[in-house]
Amino acid sequence: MLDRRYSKEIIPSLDGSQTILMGWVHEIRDLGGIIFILLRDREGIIQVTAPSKKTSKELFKKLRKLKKEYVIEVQGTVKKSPKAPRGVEIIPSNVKVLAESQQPLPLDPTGKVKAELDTRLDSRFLDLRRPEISAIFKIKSKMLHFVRVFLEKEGFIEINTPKLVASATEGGTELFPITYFEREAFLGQSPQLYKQMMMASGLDKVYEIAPIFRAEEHDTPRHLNEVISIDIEAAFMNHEDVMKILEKLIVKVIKDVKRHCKDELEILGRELETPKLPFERLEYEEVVEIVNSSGVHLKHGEDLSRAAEKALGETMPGYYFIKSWPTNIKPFYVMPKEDDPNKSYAFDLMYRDLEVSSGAMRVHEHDLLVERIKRQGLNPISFKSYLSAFKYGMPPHAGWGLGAERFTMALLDIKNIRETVLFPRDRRRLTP
Ligand code: AMO
Repeated sequence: MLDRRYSKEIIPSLDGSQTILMGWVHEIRDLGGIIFILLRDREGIIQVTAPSKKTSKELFKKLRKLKKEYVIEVQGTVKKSPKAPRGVEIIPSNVKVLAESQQPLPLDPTGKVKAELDTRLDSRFLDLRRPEISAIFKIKSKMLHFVRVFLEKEGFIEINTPKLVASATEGGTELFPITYFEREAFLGQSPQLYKQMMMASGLDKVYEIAPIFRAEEHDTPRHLNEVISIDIEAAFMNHEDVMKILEKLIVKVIKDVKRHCKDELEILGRELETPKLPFERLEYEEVVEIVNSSGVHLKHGEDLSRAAEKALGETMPGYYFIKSWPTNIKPFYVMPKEDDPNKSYAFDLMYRDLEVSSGAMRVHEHDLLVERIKRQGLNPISFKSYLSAFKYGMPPHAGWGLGAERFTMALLDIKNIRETVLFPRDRRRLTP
């Protein structure tokens, strides 16, 4: 039994050897005396060349019947061929049809016939047959892998927390209610409360990579209703300690992706630059000044509007932090500054005009936390089990959440977040 090879593994030095390939018929050219088939698999495209003189009649007839996107198994001989793409081709000795494909296709997997994003997402499995689309997901997969490797090396322990939850974390309006037997429950907006409770467990440094759900009404190129959040929480650390971990992680992952995803980056035409450490740290007050001096109005104490983000993005290249946010526009768990409680130890990590992460040093003192919950118009009773973790020895702690899709957008300079999710969930889209 011959080994199955990917197209990429077929190199001119294998000239003369027998091999098996499996994949899709990307294109067929029948020139009468010779048939060319472009066979596409996960790793690329290879030319299968069948000259009538060197091909049995039966096989030649079979090849004639192939249609675009049929799934085939090709057995044949590798031939060095300077004229073929990549300098190598396969002379087939046997071809099996493993699956037929209906014609016409709802989407052209070669990408020659352009399609709108909505049409592409409706037939996402066909869209993914295009190398420039699958490259995004190969890189996203590697990115998440390198994030894990980095965090493990830094001593973080992976945790899994419930996504069916009883209360809000990031403010009450962005929740998806669900029916949980005879009660109402919600889809988790963030592992925030659980990762903080882990700080009272002694696990010390934890991380989770999991979906979060936000019932945000926005229909923007930067928001989805379900995304993957990379969350960390670390005890005995302050905001600056976890900011250092975050910037180190970004730089390390960029270096790793650059090294291990060369082909995919080339397909996407993306040249990754490794940012310099440390990232610039802007105080919220400086941001207000920069935005206002660019002609966009931003009132002190307000969150950044889209116009403000854009104005900031034009001034600030690459990655930078915004810190010392006003306390009352950040969630209740964010620690106010001791000397000026209107300011907090919250920070955001930006990439140009895009927020990729936010985090903070947290309130770890029980009574202050109750007060902060009330101040935000929430009821401490709904947070009973969370609050109890703060009564019996809760160390000071800090953490952040990094949006996997926003980070992928920044990595690959992608303008629409939907491009970074296999099956995006937005205001209109629930299938496929
Ligand atoms: P926040 O709500 O800022 O903070 O979310 C953290 C990061 O998750 C990503 N993100 C989103 N991406 C796309 N669409 C959305 N609707 C969306 N919502 C969030 C962003 C964002 O920066 N508990 C805190 C984190 C912490 O303090 O540890 C939190 O969830 O990249």
